[in-house]
Amino acid sequence: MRSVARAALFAGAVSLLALAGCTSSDGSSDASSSPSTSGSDHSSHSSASHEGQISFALATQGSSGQEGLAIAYPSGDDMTVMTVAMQGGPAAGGAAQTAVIHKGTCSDVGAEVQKLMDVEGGGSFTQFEGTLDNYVADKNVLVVSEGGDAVACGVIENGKIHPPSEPIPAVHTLEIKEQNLSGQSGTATLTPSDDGQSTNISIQWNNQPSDIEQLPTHIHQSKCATLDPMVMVPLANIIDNQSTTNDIPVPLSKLLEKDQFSINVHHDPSALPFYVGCGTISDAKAVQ
Ligand SMILES: [Cu+2]
Repeated sequence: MRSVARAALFAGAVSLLALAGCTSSDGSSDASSSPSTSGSDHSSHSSASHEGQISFALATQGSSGQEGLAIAYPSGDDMTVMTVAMQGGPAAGGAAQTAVIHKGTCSDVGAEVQKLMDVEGGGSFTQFEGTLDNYVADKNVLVVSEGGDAVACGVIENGKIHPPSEPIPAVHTLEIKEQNLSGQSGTATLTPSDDGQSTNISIQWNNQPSDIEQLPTHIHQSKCATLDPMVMVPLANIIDNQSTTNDIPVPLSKLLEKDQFSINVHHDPSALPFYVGCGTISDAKAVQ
């Protein structure tokens, strides 16, 4: 199973297993092999601010027609998490793509610095040793390849992803619909920053069970019906029917791309595979 393969690279980073191994909506439990003790660790990753996070675009290489988005953030002592979301690549179950950090530039790729987990079905989630600042300072590049050929590449920096020439979207609201007869649902408000480069997300939840203190909440790739189990961005856990996450380093214009991203809400941290709600972000409506 995917999370087992990924686990090999985590090498002791048990806490992220649960985060990475959210299950798919078809009920297969990718996270079933995760230790149930990971709950408290999981919640600690859902901080209310995404300070220190960066995102950068992966531009098409050659004639691949593929592009991507990478998000990276510091995680614990001298560790970094990097997630990759590709568009236009092989579907889940298709060819795997490698994701590797290199020295050099995208036009002149140098020595390998750090291997990431393979991109499967468009997604990759890796925690590795090393301080994010170093990768940024060295202007390393992240190269996604298929069959040995680069299909997308980007410089590891806090990239400006929202094109300056394009209008910044209005505030949007998104219905997060009940799943699995949870009786729970809510509304997310997505607010772009003034420069359009980052997004604040607040969630008003309904019917959080009184015996469950925190509901893990994430941005995943794809629409709810075909949700990728990899967490793209952890959001603040829902506590007392509320969650607020500021400065998510992804432009709202990017999050609103058709069927690319969803917000999902899980049962308590020890039962991550069980989804209680989900909303496909491109279904959000502009607030007039
Ligand atoms: Cu999730």
